[in-house]
Amino acid sequence: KNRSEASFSSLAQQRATVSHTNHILAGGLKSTKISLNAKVQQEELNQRHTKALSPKDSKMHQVLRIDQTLSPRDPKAPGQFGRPVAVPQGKEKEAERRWKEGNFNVYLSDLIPVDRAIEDTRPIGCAKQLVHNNLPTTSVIMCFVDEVWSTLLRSVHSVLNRSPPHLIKEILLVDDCSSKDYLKDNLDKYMSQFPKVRILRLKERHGLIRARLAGARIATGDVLTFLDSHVECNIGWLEPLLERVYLSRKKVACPVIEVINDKDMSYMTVDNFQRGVFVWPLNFAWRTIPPDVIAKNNIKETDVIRCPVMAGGLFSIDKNYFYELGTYDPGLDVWGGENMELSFKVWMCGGEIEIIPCSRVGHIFRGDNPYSFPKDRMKTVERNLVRVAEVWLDEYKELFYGHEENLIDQGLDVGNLTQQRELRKKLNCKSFKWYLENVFPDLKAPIVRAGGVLINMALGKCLSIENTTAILEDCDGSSKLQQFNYTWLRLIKHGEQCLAPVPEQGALRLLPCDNRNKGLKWVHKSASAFRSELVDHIVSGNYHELLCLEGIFSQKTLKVAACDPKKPYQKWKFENNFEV
Ligand code: LR7
Ligand code: MN
Repeated sequence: KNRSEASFSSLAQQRATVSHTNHILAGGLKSTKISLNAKVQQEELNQRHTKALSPKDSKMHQVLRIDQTLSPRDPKAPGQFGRPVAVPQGKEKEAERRWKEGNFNVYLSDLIPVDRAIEDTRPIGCAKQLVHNNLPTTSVIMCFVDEVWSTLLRSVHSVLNRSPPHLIKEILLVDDCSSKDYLKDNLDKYMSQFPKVRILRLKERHGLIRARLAGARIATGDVLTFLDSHVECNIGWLEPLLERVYLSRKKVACPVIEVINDKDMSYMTVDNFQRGVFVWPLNFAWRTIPPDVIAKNNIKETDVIRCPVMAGGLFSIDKNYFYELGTYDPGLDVWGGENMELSFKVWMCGGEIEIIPCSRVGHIFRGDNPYSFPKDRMKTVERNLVRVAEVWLDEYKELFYGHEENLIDQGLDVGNLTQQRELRKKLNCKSFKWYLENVFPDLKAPIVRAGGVLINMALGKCLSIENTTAILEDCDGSSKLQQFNYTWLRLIKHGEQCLAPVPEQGALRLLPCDNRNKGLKWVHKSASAFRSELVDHIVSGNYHELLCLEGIFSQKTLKVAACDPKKPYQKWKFENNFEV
């Protein structure tokens, strides 16, 4: 793809101004259609109108192209232009040995220039977009713990080389108590050639959340731009982010996160139209906007994408707004969950989260964290998520807990939540229900993950109700008696009644639903296929043998029996699977 920029006549420039304004209006409206209701759309439109009509708007320029891609310092160097690199013959052992220093190909990272060129992966049209002349300045904050030397340097160089200097107030490197010697004197010495780079050393390990907060406290720019310490900012990455924050200080702008391949260090682009979402129990995921939605709303590659959740590591936020929101919950430890917290907080308390397709930053995705956790990794993330759920999810927190037994009931100490709950009240934030309905309405399965008729795969018969007992019948999708929902709380619901095993008799019955009654919970092995439905049933306080729902051949009935993956009569499938 040739993405070289066309030269611009002043007439063309004028036209571009108009079309850009239109683009802002149209783009904003279009993307709101996907995720917001009419009222919010209207607010958005009004806001854009006021901005677009303000006199400031006549003072715009084309996104500055500040980089040396066309004439890199060393065009023949390995990895130049983001190309893949192979480990030289005879060096395989060394490369393998060094992998664990960063859980990616550290050997190759050291081989390629710290200021290599990468391909301009922006969609066509981005280079011609206009941004305001008087954009706010930013402090770039990069926290790191034991980051690989060449990777950290490449991250810093990419910011310095591809950002308009007048917009970078400073680059704050926050050393979260690294143990590596090269990150001490050597780093100070290296960075001393760049007056804008400041290094903040934390005396003890803060974890990335509190390390970011330590950086934010000393930042002097108008906007905070957080980045991971193993990134490469692409051409024109910064101005489109700051432009969004300038248009509305409550916009939190994220770049498209592209991929620096962990094995060959190539810079790879990603699919367009990706949104950040969560799936229960609060896991981050990317989801592509469905093609029919794109077509119907005529969404363009360059249009801003509103996201229910941000990935977490890379975003720009107005500094004062960040503080108004009460920053992150400082009670979050080390790693994880803070992206959920900030996303819910931003949306529920009046802000927006957007991905800006014209801003692109590569990130090394690694299989595992290359640093140690002060406490167990799983437990740390779990505890952080419980804090988020307890403060922000309202009645929906049951859905989060539905996957595990209630962690707080189990005595997990998540610390004090009073301040966070008071903050939410003080900010007058909306409910999680509002968030689901308005920001993430396409989460089809906030409560129900599968439903319709429940078919026994071997018998081709469906679960039905006769009086109050469960039976098997010929499938009939229109029969109310055959309608069941499988919820995230693991209940198989028929109206307000729930399917329950009677283990002593190997039979089944319907009982009033109760989220807390473990005897009503059904687990299935494979989340998507609805294969064997295992009953994780507790008898007199002890975990009993696993019991499975089983159809009985030649009889109009069913039972619970010891699970056996080989038994076809134990395989069930719901008509509809709503999981995103
Ligand atoms: O204790 C720590 N102290 C730190 O300073 C742990 C980490 N860190 C630093 C670390 O050196 C790195 O620069 O914090 C940064 C993020 O840590 P990573 O790179 O180990 O995180 P990640 O990329 O695996 O995870 C994503 O989710 C995290 C959840 O807490 C953070 O929000 C990361 O910033 C985030 N990364 C991204 O969003 C990039 C895209 C990944 C995706 C999807
Ligand atoms: Mn990372």
